[in-house]
Amino acid sequence: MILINSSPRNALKYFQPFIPVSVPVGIGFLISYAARHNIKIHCVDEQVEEDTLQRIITLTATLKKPYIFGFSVLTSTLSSALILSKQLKTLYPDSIIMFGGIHPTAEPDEILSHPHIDIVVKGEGEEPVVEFYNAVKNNKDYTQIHGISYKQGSEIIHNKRSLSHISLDDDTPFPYYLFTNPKYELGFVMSSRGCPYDCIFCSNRITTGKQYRHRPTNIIIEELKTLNSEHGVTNVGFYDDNFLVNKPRIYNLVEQIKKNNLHKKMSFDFQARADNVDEPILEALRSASFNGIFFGIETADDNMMLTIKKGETVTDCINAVQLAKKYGFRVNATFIYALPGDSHEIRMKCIALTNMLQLDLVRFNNATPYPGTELFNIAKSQNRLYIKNTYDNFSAVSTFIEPPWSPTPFAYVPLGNTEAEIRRDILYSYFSFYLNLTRLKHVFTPGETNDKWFSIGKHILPTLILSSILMLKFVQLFYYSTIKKETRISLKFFLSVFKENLYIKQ
Ligand code: B12
Ligand code: SF4
Repeated sequence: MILINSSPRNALKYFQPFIPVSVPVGIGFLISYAARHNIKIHCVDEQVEEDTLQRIITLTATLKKPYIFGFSVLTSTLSSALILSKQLKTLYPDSIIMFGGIHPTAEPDEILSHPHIDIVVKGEGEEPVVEFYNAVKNNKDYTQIHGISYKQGSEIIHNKRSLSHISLDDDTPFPYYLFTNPKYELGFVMSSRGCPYDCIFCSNRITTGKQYRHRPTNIIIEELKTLNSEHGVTNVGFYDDNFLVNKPRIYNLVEQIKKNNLHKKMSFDFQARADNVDEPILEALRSASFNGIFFGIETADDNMMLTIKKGETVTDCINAVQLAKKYGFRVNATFIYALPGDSHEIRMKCIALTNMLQLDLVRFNNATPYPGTELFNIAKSQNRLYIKNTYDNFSAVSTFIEPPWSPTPFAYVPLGNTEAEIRRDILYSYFSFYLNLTRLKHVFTPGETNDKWFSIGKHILPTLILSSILMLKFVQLFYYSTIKKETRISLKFFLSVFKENLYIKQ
């Protein structure tokens, strides 16, 4: 069996050279679970292969038929997964093409409407993959396996997913040793799964569910030791959706990190909800070299917080950021523009909040109605969902990364807003936040941000190209806001923020 991480090569356009290549985490866990059941699974990752198809052809020569090709698919990687899987089915007509991951879990019918795809695995794939592999290799019936969808003639059959999620209690260390390509960013640990909250825009729970589970602390410590001693990693980002859900395990982790002296060799970042933060936990985390926190603040308006079912208030967020700053954390955050109920006024409140809170890095994304989320259903029911080809326009960061001359149409524009205005508000937010010498220095100093999604490094030519594109965007924004007056950002406001950020605060 070969698991394939299909990925468009240039999805992030001019930003691509600055984005470290991430390990396909889900595939790593699947391989490790299968190995515990004496099944060897290979991984081919399009992000790092020179010639993916050739690599698969070479690998199949070492395998027994029927070949099983399993694709790990996000909405953003669907189109490349469809292309490669079709090529493989043409080359090996008797192979089994299986799709798993978040997008196929949300849209199994859509996936199986492609004639060359045989099976969809919904949700966490560990158990179904092992059962399916054993059934196929032993010529047994696989149609009763929980959580799969398959075809019977022209009919699509959906087997129910198992009621409980896989237990992580007897998990083994993540197989970092498999991801040897030097392009990979290995500084990550995934220590828990599942999120009990209900945010309408979030597709995190589609596969891993609402049931929060964490991996054993001794395994996490082992992973940290391996990363540091065998791979030279000194900064680790915890990829957990909600790192702080279970406080006793965090206190235990902190204790173990200190006991093993890891806090003297490494530093750590994590994502958390604002309402999970309190003084004792922050103090404990800082003492173990947890230096960076990422909060999804999303909006500066309490009515919007209710609409998006975030389950926390703007005041919760303000208090959490201020507490984190008090304990010396570097605080990064995201805001999501264009969620239902959003407006220009609310977006301007977000900018004011970012400056008031003195955040270190901020991202301003546009709401993207990923399949399987409540936002997807809202957008559809309001007749405001726009899917371009194979979800080509489903990108939360398109406004910032697209070239100024070819904007990506939004998948959703909420009532009372125009796409043009949202786009200009996003750009304006970025410029007003980052046109500040301290923040620019922070972003352009390699290693300063410790942010796993962006690293300037030594990319001189791409940096020049990127800077030129951003400059063009700046001129474009200035033109549309002050000369064409297409947005409500006035020249006075525009210049005052520019002046304040660039000169006065220094
Ligand atoms: C860590 C993370 C990242 C990391 C690393 C991603 C990676 N390589 O895995 C970084 C920061 C790089 C990243 C980037 C992006 N991410 Co991200 N990320 C996550 C996060 C928080 C955790 C992923 C994870 O490791 N989960 C744990 C593992 C165990 O779960 P899993 O990956 O789903 O795998 C299980 C099952 O899905 C299944 N499975 C997976 N693959 C397969 C394959 C087969 C054949 C089978 C049978 C089963 C199977 O079995 C696995 C084990 O149980 C998720 C949220 C979440 N909780 O899932 C978002 C998430 C996956 N990301 C998301 C997005 C949108 C992105 C970006 C597009 C953002 C952007 N605009 O830049 C990029 C795209 C990256 C890419 N390669 O295309 C969305 C995806 C939404 C969607 N519908 O596609 C999510 C769900 C967050 C959200 N917004 O809701 N991401
Ligand atoms: S946004 Fe965060 S808190 Fe909300 S459901 Fe998703 S992972 Fe949970």
